[in-house]
Amino acid sequence: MSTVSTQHGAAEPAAPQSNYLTNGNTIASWLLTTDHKRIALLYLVSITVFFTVGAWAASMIRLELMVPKGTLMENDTYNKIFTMHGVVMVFFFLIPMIPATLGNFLIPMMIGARDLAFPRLNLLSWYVYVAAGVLAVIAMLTGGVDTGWTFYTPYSSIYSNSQVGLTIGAAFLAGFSSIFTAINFIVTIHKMRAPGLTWFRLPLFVWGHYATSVVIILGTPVIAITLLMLAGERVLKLGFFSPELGGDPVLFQHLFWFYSHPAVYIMILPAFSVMSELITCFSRRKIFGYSFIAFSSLAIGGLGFLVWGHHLFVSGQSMYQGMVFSIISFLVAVPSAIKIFNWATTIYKGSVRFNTPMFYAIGFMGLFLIGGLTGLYLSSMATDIHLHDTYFVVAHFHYVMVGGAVMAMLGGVHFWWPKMTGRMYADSWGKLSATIIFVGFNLTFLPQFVLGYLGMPRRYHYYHFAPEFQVWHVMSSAGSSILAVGYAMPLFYLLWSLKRGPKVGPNPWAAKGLEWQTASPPPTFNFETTPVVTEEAYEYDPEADEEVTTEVERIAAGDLPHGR
Ligand code: HEM
Ligand SMILES: [Cu+2]
Repeated sequence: MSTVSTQHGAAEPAAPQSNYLTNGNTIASWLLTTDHKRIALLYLVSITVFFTVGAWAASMIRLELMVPKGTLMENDTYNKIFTMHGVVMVFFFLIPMIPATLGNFLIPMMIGARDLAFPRLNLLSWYVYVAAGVLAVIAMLTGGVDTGWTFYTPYSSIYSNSQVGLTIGAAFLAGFSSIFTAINFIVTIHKMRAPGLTWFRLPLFVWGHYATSVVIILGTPVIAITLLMLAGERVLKLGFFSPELGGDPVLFQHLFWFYSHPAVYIMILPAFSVMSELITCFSRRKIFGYSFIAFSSLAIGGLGFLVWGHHLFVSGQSMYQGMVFSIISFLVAVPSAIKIFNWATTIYKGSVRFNTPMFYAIGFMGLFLIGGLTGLYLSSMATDIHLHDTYFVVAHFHYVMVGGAVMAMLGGVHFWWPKMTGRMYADSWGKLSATIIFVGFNLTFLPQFVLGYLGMPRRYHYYHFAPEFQVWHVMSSAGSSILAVGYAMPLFYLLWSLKRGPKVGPNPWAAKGLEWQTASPPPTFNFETTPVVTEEAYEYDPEADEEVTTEVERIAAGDLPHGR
């Protein structure tokens, strides 16, 4: 891990005859693979498909809201469209987004292992995910669901005539997929680290996925049981939640949010872990406060289980209970701020290189900061009474989950793309797309804070009672088309790079970490020989690195021919 010499093409080891991409070209060799890297790519393709479905629904919502009394669709259709958007984006895109793709690809490589501990379980997890996704799509095509992705009772259990059963079945099944992945990660990280790779030498990416896996294993069974209870009430009239049947609707909200608040950390902790890798590599500096960042992931994972009641401030819970939830919600800000400060310090003391992944990383910091800070307004009971169920909440969680997590995902994809494919995309296109996404995102969601503050409720398909909201809705809809262009761009230049991008060696960014020590794309079992680790993570040498020209910079300067 101690050499920086890999940036010189001459020192590259001869590329191995076969790599994980060329090892078997048949469809069966992909669909029956147990190679974690191939499974990661299967996931990458499938989450992209689901993202496209969810994005289509989002654009329908934005079109409808361009005018105060929209005529694009019936109110009933509108309810089904926003539910479809939420279900697909949360359960089939955001939750698996980083762990199942980047996590799957990188964890074994980062710890010097040949594969995950249970390769077949990994493949099964992908099949379960796809089956669940297909079920959700069938539910949408055979009538749709109108409850919202939160499935609040008693509407979902007694009154709704839509495809609730099929949809919660799909969410239930998807839960098994994430549990399988989490078990695989935990066992692999415990058992399969290379010689010398102690816990405190692990990349922070691995720490973040470890904390995420623990949250998945503790939280997911709760939503599974909640959905089973909902099915029990809907089908067998068991009476858990509906007052008519002797149940309590608020019980559903407690159970739902006991999972779904931690679920937001299932989405954001992996994003944090990607950030730590990007910041340190592009600041050419050891990360500031390694163990604080590692432990703050565990702290966020733990505290995340104690704050669910902040979704119930207006549901009739006692004021004293609300105060406790409010205070604990504020406490989550502490470990989150620790991370932001440590990244900022790393950048401040580093010598920063502005390549595409760093553009995305900086975008993440800006957007996540707004998302996190607005969470504090919602965690204060007095302000939440005004803001609850308005567009302020919609803006808040989109800043966190889309502005934050998706930005980190794209940063990670751009960082590890040359490792996954052996080819480089055009850095200038990458920077352009990151910039367009940042601008489009803010234009879409900043107006929604204003809308919420002015009193626009979420989930309404019209607002003719307040036509003065229109200007903000139009800004938001305009922003969303810019955003759509930004998100579509990587699809094109990344696919282009597969054929025409310049080939790269093992370590085009001159980065640290075991994954950069093997060929790009890596051989089937990752390493020719098991690597031995002799130093801590991120041992960059800022002074020597001033001089280093990375392979990516030489490509950008035209030193290397394209399509070589
Ligand atoms: C760390 C990343 C975070 C994510 C991914 C996230 C995500 C979400 C989501 C998805 C919702 C809306 C759920 C819905 O009703 O559909 C929400 C609402 C809320 N968030 Fe966050 N959040 C994060 C951080 C925070 C923080 C740091 C706080 C407080 C310090 C916070 C406080 C709240 C509150 C109080 C609500 C409920 C608002 C209401 O319905 O009136 N969030 N968040
Ligand atoms: Cu919450």
